Amino acid sequence: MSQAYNNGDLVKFNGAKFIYHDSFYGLNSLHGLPNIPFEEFVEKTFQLGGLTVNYKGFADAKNFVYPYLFENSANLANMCHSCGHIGIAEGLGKAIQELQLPPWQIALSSGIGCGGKLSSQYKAVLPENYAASIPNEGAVAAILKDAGVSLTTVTYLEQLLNLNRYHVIHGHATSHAFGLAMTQPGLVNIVAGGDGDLGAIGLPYLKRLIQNNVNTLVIPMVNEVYGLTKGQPSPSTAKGLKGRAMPDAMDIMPIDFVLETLAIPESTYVARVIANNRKAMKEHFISGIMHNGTAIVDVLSPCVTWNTEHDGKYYELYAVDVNNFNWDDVQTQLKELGEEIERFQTAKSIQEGKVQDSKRLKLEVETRKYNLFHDLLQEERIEQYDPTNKDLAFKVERRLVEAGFCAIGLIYYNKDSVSYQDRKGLLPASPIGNLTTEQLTLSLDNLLSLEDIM
Ligand SMILES: Cc1ncc(C[n+]2csc(CCOP(=O)(O)OP(=O)(O)O)c2C)c(N)n1
Ligand code: SF4
Ligand SMILES: [Mg+2]
Repeated sequence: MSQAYNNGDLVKFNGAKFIYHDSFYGLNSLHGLPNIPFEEFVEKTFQLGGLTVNYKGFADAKNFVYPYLFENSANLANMCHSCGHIGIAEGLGKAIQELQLPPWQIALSSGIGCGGKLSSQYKAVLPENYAASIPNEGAVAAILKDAGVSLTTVTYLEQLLNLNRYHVIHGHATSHAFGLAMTQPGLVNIVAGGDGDLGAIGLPYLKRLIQNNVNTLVIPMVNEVYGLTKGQPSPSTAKGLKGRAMPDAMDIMPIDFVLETLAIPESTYVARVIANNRKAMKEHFISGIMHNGTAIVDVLSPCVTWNTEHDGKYYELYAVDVNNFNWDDVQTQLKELGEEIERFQTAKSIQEGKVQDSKRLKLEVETRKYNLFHDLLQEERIEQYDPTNKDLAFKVERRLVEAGFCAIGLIYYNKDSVSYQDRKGLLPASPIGNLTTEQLTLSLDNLLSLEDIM
């Protein structure tokens, strides 16, 4: 396979930046991984709310290192069956695979909570006979032995082949990601956490990350409860919601990650999806990774155990897809809805007492939605939603939240965003393959010297 890069070249690839060196990426690398087939990649593209997302990947469905990865992440899950968070784990896995990002270029930090378990959801699994096919198997084994590491080569490589995953203390995954951005600025930085984790104890650190526009995809996993600690209200709990373990219904408005993000002058990207929609999640995660700055992709992720009121269907009903909403003809929509309600109310089955509650509710909710937009369009004198207009995005989301709705889709982006890393001129550090064995090994001497300073 011909080499697309020379040693020392700066490679910019699908949101990651690294220095190419064939001791790590090449065919004779220590671990014998396949070389990254840059020359086989083609330009790929899709549209998201008016934004064109460009990246590189295989034309067909094949994968580069990932056949060994993510062995059925849903089975690893340690979460309740049908929890929205499992869908998020799958959606993120699919986005990473589609981008063909080498796993060692990815850093996934998550906090504490059911959502915080996201960093445990990926597992690299090598074929049984893999060690025998590694050109330098003997050398790897010798290094491990010298270092006193009692891992088999396969286990060692499984760890190397997994994502860099960090299960960080409650609320601080964003601070951790900020540190990573400073020390390893070329990594693809991903943070995931529950709405309690990122929206209560972690909110100030999240805001600081956004303010600095640190190149990170942040995924708040919003289920409106503290799932792991058995159903207490979270900062995102909707006004009026009373979960199974709550003594009273919530009587204040929720903290809303979209509003929080839009309120920060330096924010550059915010989107929202529903965990049931796997295709949308994958696309939003890809777009968030490709964005050069902090991208917040809020996911409405039903907790099927503690918040049974707000399930996937509820979110679908009360969410407004701002990119695909029929903004042109709100009047006509309202007229048609009115006619449909009238037809529905005079229908024979209804008169006979067979009330179809879900149909009635849907029509009523749709009418409320269109009434709200009717007023908003007139007040703001706008004709279309524009995801590059931050003030408009804020007004729309605020009005929606006050009325018990919320926006989904690509809500706001700044296409000229400059990340913290670029602003500070930070370049990627040397790849691990360039480091000496001594640099890679935490020796007994090093450990003892740590004792002196602790
Ligand atoms: C410093 C600290 N405070 C409190 C806790 C207890 N705690 C563990 S998880 C959690 C909140 C979980 O809710 P959320 O972040 O919304 O995640 P979910 O489980 O809903 O996905 C709390 C308060 C903790 N682990 N550490
Ligand atoms: S308690 Fe809720 S959030 Fe936690 S795993 Fe179960 S369904 Fe998911
Ligand atoms: Mg939660």
